[in-house]
Amino acid sequence: FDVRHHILQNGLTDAELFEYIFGGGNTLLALSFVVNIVLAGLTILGIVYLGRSLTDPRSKAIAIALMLISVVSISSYTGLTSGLTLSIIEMPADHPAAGSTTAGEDGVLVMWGRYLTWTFSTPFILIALGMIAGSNWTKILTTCAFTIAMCVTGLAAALTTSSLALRWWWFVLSSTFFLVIVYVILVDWTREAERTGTADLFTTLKILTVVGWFGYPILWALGVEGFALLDVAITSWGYSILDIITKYIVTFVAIFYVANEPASITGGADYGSTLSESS
Ligand code: RET
Repeated sequence: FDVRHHILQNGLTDAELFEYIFGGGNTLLALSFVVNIVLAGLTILGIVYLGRSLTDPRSKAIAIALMLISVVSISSYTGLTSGLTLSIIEMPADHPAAGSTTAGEDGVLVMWGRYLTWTFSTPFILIALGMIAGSNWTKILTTCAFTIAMCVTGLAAALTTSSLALRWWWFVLSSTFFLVIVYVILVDWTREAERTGTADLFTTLKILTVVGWFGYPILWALGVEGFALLDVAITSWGYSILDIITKYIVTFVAIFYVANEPASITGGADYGSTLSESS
């Protein structure tokens, strides 16, 4: 499987894509990337500041997981901004965006770097959420494995050009993996958060996460990869706004709470042992 053949099939270099995005006329798209570089940077600084005097091991681990979400994000958006993780890809003949041209090339602009980097950012969101709920590593790592599977199959959905049916089959696979994660959050972690005394924080994070995460497959279906009802700049802003909710807002809600180190969080000094006991 030659990934490079798929993503570089149009032959435009990163420099040519950068020129297309930032050379004028695509300001809206350019801003959807740059805004997130700024916000990810500010979030990292915010965590450093708010977490500076944490002492409890669980609180520190949660702060690190939260920071890594934005570390991945700032790198991800740098990849998109530079043109490195963008490509112009020709859709299958029966796809609604078939026959489009972008920057003088046949195809549509695919922001495949997004799907790639979600593979690395979403596990840290789930590690932070799972630790806040007081869950065990089996469940935390299960959600991490399924989110990686979800993102990689989402990447495959975006890059498959052989058949429209197979694009949507990848989408179905990815959505199935997504539902496993939703189940663990809504059922297991909700129960565990009640037992470990973090239900108030967890409920807020759960709503932001579950509602926010459902936005991604909906946007994929409406955007240029799916039914092509939304243009690329609008789709990109959609993902950027969802990222603001699911990453930076979730991070600040969690870190403000953790930084106050209420008893329910500082109970984590023995986190290692309670982890293996809880079911
Ligand atoms: C795709 C398309 C295929 C079906 C599904 C998807 C779900 C994506 C999700 C992404 C979440 C990303 C986050 C990123 C923050 O860094 C791949 C769009 C189900 C849920 C939270």
